[in-house]
Amino acid sequence: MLKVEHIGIAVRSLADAVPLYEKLLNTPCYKQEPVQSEWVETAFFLQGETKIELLEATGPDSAIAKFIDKKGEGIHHIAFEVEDIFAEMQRLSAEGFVLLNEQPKRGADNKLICFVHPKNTHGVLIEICQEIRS
Ligand code: CMX
Repeated sequence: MLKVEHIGIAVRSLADAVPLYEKLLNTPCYKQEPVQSEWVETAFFLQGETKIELLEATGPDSAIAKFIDKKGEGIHHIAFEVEDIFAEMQRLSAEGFVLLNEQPKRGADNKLICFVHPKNTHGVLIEICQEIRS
């Protein structure tokens, strides 16, 4: 794993959370983007080398809606950048981690992504991600 690429924060409303994080971080949101397959709308901030991703649910079946119903707003996942997502998924599987998707999925911000079940990682949802190189 190369570095923490972003921290995902579940929010009820991007309309409320984006201006607040702009004030908090003293930097503008650089991208807002839907991920229709995940039923989320995302908003990104860059702070040094690390990104913050705010996530709002766009449907009741969204993982973000379920998370907020159960736990309230807050840190939803930590994403690590990897060089080769296929190799890293194979390695994690062989180490006994439960991957939440069999193939990498297309995520926000030009990434291939895969999630690791939080039950295996002491309660933290981990994402691995790789930049899509065209
Ligand atoms: N962090 C830590 N624990 C979490 C969690 C999270 N983000 N989301 C759920 N959990 C916990 C639940 O509270 C539950 O704990 P208990 O058994 O102690 O109650 C446990 O994980 C299993 O939950 P579940 O009810 O069986 O399953 P859910 O339907 O809540 O699904 C999860 C949980 C992680 C499998 C599902 O949310 C998932 O597949 N996530 C990956 C995809 C995703 O999160 N997409 C949104 C972001 C997309 C993006 O970044 O673009």
